[in-house]
Amino acid sequence: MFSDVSEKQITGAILDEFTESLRDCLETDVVIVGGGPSGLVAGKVLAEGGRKVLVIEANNYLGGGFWIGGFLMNTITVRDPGQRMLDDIGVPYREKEPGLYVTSGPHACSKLVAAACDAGVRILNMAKVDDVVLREGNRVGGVVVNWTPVSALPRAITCVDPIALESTVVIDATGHDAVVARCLERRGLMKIEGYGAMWVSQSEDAVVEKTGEIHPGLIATGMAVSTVYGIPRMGPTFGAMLLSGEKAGRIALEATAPVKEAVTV
Ligand code: 48F
Repeated sequence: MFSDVSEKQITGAILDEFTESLRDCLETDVVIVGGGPSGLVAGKVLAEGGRKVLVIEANNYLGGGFWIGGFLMNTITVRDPGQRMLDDIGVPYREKEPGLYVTSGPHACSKLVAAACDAGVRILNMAKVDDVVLREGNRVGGVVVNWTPVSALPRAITCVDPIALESTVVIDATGHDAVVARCLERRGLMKIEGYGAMWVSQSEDAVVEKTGEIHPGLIATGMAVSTVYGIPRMGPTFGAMLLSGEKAGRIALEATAPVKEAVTV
């Protein structure tokens, strides 16, 4: 027999838990917008480093494009040295060509989602970031967010105001759309090049190299980096997404390091 729990108790449990966890995220060290491979790796690095980090994901599921390799085929490819991150999350892979590794999208993606959650990343899914909070000197100080289904509503119904969450740093991990960077572009605060044509051998190194702060308080990772800087796209190979996420996480770790207290002798 299942335990004797009523409908109102179940509803109350959901309401209490959800409200408490959202309240706990009103102010975080880092908000990561987008739960694809780059955002999840960044989140894992930050949570392992002891930061309070929230991933906001528009879909109900995390993982972005990492479930599927390309052309709806669920084999993921990773070029050397990206396989290091597969080792890190414990995913088996095979060397298909010298320096080119293959793994299962569902296996790699579910392991990465679990690794981020195990590390302590907080998750707000079915929520879409549609603007940023700006502070003195136009420094990004948080995000403006609404339920994903709200953004699909016809405007005729009514205006549903969003809410805002504050953070020391925001990471744009929204992939090709570079949604957060576009919020700044709309205000004339940034120029966005749009990602270039496909050229794998150029793209992956460039994405990792350019991963970093693109505006005070805003770091870009993954395909958002390509979009911001006009770097060639790399198509269905994921090593740069994983290593870019790792680099973004480390940069954000440094940016949110607690100020060391002066030692008095
Ligand atoms: O697209 P996505 O997987 O981005 P990524 O981490 O990796 C790119 C690769 O998957 C692949 C590639 C290279 O191998 O070309 O495409 O750069 O994940 C982006 C995530 O952001 C979410 C979106 O649903 C997806 O899960 N997202 C996009 N816009 C928003 C958002 C938004 N406004 N608010 C919240 N989440």
